[in-house]
Amino acid sequence: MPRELRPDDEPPLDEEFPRLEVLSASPENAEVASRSDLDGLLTPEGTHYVRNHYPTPETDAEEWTVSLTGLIGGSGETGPDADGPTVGMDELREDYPAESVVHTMECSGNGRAFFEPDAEGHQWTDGAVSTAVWTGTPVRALLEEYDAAAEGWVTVMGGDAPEGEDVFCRSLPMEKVREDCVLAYEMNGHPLPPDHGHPVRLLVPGWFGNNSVKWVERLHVAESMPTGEEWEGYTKYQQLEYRLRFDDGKKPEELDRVETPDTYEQMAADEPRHAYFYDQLPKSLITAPADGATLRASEAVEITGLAWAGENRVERVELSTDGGETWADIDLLEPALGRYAWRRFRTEWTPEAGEHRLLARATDAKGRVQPARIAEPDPEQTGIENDTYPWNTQGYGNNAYRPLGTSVTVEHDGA
Ligand SMILES: Nc1nc2c(c(=O)[nH]1)N[C@H]1C(S)=C(S)[C@@H](COP(=O)(O)O)O[C@H]1N2
Ligand SMILES: [Mo]
Repeated sequence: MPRELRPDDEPPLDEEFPRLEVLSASPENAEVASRSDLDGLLTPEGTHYVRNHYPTPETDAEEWTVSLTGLIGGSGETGPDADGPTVGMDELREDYPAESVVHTMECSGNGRAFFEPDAEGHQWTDGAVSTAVWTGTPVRALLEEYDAAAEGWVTVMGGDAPEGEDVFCRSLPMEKVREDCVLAYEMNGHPLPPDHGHPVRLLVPGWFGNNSVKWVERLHVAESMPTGEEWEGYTKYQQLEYRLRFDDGKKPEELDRVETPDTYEQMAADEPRHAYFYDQLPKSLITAPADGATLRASEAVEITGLAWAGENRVERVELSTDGGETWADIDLLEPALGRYAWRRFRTEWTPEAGEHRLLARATDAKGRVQPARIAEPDPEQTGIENDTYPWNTQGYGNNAYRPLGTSVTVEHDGA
């Protein structure tokens, strides 16, 4: 794939991040190249996947401010030009408590490469998922201090869009924002790196990465999500992107009502409304042995992996060593890193000679199981049905387990 060059004074992305597979150099998009790099539970900053719509902006923490607009301190100004108080980085760091959360963040485009026919966008395979400790100011504390409305929506805007481009902007229900969202200024105990949102990003624990707005410039509080002409330039990433869309002739702006942030429930609704990608779906990855590995018959090897399910706890992982004919429960380690981090699974396996296809399948606390494969394009199928994941035009949310399997060759003893 041809790679665009970064500015002369910056190293090429693949030199800066040798652990990542670069999908595009500018804007910076890169996924974790090897699953074995994820196995340590926490992903170092230089190994965490990067997903940008615009080139990483140059920022200065000393000058940076976050403004609070909309239903703040009794103000009723609600349009895009609404003004409000601004908060600097010193205030954020020093005047509020700090909270840390370990979050497994997956891009909703992860697994797009497996859609057939192809879905539009970067062809992420399995490496747009990572886990880090994020530390910052609970958004709740800031909203309380500035007397924000208790209910409604918080729309969070990024500062990366070049002049004339749509603002990267996401709308989140107040309940979630007040429960556990953080304005993070540290990643794994270090100041945020430029590509991950320096100096401050939103972190939405358990939800797809697209909700965790980087380079946060403004929080806007309102009764509903900003939509319509008044908000032109702010609605693209909420209403057109990051939704489960089909060629069904419906206009997304006619469907801008959301009853629940539970992505799975939205997909399963009787009246499908182009689900918004909020809470993550159950998914798992085998991290060892590596795909294509050669093993020896009768020698025990460890099979290890990771499973996550957004806000829901992973309750069960099953493993198949024969391409899905038979399954067995596999030991799941305790969630050492809290409710939003993936859990490890592992078992010993003594294989027989031959070709083996290893598959893992996770089930969450709500009984939701990973489907086997992606369905054929069918606008009638808007949810996970018949063990298949719905094909969708932008290729979001794929949590099917079959494409993620690992193939190994086991050689005879003494071969
Ligand atoms: N301002 C802004 N925030 C953003 C994005 C972006 O392009 N601009 N990309 C989003 C998407 S789609 C994902 S998956 C995550 C990726 O976060 P990371 O690059 O730190 O892994 O950031 C989100 N926040
Ligand atoms: Mo994403």
